Amino acid sequence: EQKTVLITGASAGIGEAIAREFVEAAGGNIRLVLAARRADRLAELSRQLKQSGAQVHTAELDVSDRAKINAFFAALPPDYRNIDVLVNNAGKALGVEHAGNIRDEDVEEMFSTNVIGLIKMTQTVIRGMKERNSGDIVQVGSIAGIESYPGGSIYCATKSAVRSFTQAIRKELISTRIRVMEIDPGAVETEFSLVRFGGDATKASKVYEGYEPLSAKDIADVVVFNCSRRANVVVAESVVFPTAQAGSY
Ligand code: NJP
Repeated sequence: EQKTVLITGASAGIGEAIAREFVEAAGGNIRLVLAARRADRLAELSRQLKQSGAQVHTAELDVSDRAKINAFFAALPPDYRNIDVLVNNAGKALGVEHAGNIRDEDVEEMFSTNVIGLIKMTQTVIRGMKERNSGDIVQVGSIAGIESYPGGSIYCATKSAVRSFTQAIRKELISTRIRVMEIDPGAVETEFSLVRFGGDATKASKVYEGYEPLSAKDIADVVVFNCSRRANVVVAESVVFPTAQAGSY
């Protein structure tokens, strides 16, 4: 059976790896909706995935803007409207600062992207899933949502909000065949740190000093595995981090 998988933040890192992994696991028999702000990156990824047999729709989308989310869903081609799997992956941390020093605009950007955008995407997709009484929702949270750390107060707060929201909707959907899953990565080598430090590669490279981070594929493998369990099985929460990071979690 051919599934339609919608992934936010598919232009890089974990989102891109999840797209590749879904295509590989389905042997190309899959439809993907890939969304992010960088349309050029999505176009290149789409070109590659189509060579593996996938059908792909790409869309420029800034999830921090609810009006853009509405426009994005309204513009989905008919073949891509029944979303079987939603992966809410778009997200970011900005800066490592004590709470009093974090700029208002960074607080807003983290909450509007990591929380409000994720909520709006989930609300919209849930409606169709309820009508069809099936679907998988995968929230990309963080170990930061379970254990807060100094310098990450706002980011940690956004990810614990994701966790609370996700736990509640899992209970709300208990009598349906919609599965609600969350994956909470530890350190994964992507552009995440580069974004966090405003493009400063020297600061970003110091983040992983002392241990080997996961690859984006390590996370993608778990997401695709969880989604391919039989319908009666839900892997509700997967916490996945490098072995050497255990002390900080
Ligand atoms: O980061 P990165 P990751 N609207 O920077 C997109 C969580 N996580 O893959 O819009 C739409 O390589 C951006 O695309 P673009 C983390 O919190 C990570 O590591 O084109 N999309 C890009 O595709 C996040 O939720 C680590 O710039 C937006 C993607 O998001 C998820 O994993 C640890 C957007 C980010 O790719 C993926 O992060 C952890 C917007 N407004 C949790 N803003 C880690 N890497 O260590 C950004 O615990 N994107």
